[in-house]
Amino acid sequence: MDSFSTAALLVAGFLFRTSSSHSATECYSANGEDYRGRQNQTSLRGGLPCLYWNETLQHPYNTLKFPNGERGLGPHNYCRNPDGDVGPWCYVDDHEDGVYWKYCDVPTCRMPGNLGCFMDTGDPPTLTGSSETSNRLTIERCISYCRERRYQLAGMEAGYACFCGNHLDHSLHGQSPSTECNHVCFGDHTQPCGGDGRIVIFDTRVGSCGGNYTSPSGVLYSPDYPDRYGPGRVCYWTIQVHGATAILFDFTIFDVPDWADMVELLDGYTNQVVARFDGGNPPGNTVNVTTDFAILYFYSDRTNEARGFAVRYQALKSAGGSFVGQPTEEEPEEDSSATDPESEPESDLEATTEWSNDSLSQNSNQVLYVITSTPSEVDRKVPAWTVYAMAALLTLVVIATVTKFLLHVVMRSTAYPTLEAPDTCGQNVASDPWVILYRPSTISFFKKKLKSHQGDLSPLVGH
Ligand SMILES: [Ca+2]
Repeated sequence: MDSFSTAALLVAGFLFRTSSSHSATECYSANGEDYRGRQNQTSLRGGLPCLYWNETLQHPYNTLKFPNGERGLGPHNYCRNPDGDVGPWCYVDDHEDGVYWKYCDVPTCRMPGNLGCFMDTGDPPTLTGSSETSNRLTIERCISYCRERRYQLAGMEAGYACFCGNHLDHSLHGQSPSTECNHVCFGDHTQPCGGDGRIVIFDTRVGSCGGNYTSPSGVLYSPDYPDRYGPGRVCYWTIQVHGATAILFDFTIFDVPDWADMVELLDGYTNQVVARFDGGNPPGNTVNVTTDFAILYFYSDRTNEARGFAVRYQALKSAGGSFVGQPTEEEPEEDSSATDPESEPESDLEATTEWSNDSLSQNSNQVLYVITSTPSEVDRKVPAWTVYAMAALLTLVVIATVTKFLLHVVMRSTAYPTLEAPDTCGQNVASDPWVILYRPSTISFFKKKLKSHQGDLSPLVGH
């Protein structure tokens, strides 16, 4: 009786906590399409105010087209990602330069395992391990490339470059606003893959098939996440938190529509199935495994792959209702600060997530607690001399391009990176000079315009 009521109290307490701690400002997707927070300007400091979605009828995304709250739109002006772009954005007042929408830098919206956007001058490189380039690069492809080489970190840059490493020197490579890592991945234009001189860095455990977790809380993703999980996957993860009385699981993303694919939670000691989910039986509430050792199992058959799942776990420790590793997410939401440009963004950043697991915890914490430098105001006024300088630069670039191309043809140079990727990453297509010289930001810029007509027609981006 006592133990039963204690357990009931614990679960009730956890549900209460999770319902408040699993805040709408957190993101578990790579591009923040699940962001439902209240930031209503493009940056917390010096950002542009967002327009209300019910007042943007001249644009493709508005409440007339999505009247029932679809994709998070409504009679508000919060940043959203309704079109599967690489991050939350919003419409802004038209500018002379034709800009009518902008990405939002939302510090709280970063999926666990995404350590942030960092500068990369290349001298020295931010991540110094193996690297490859590919015009089919995706986040998962790069992570998998680095994971197979036993690196802890994987970084994507400029949409087509992948770098691996184990250490991140913050004194050399400062963190940048997320909006500076807004280039599309060439292999999946809904994913962000860094920027010009900007590298987005991930923990290589994201999307792995299995792993061992011992920290009091964390997030596990389906294999190959954020890509679709592959066919014929059989994966086990162990979650063992010594001293815990229960481990509670909360599915924040569950896209497993196939009834033949399934996710199971098992008692780690008895191998008893505590809960089983599939396409016909998606998870509803928090799942409680009343032991300190749980196993997560995933199986997919040969057909009908999908996006997969993200599951948050939290270990429960004492009968007093206190939690192991108290989450910090329930800091004040950013709505108050979002409307106040002068407020400090640090608290929001600290509230991002506690992605702290074993060997990477120190590194991750360092990354998470760096204060994001706020973007300065840009492209407001362009002096006349800049036009001449740009023209000269353009000419030089054209000359350099032609020269490089001719050299390439004549010498059949081996200077371009070669791919030695294993079969999962084996598309040897990056040696064409135009891939290197093409600026993916151009794709990103025109993407939303094209969307309003007939979709993304960029020949460079995979469909
Ligand atoms: Ca399947």
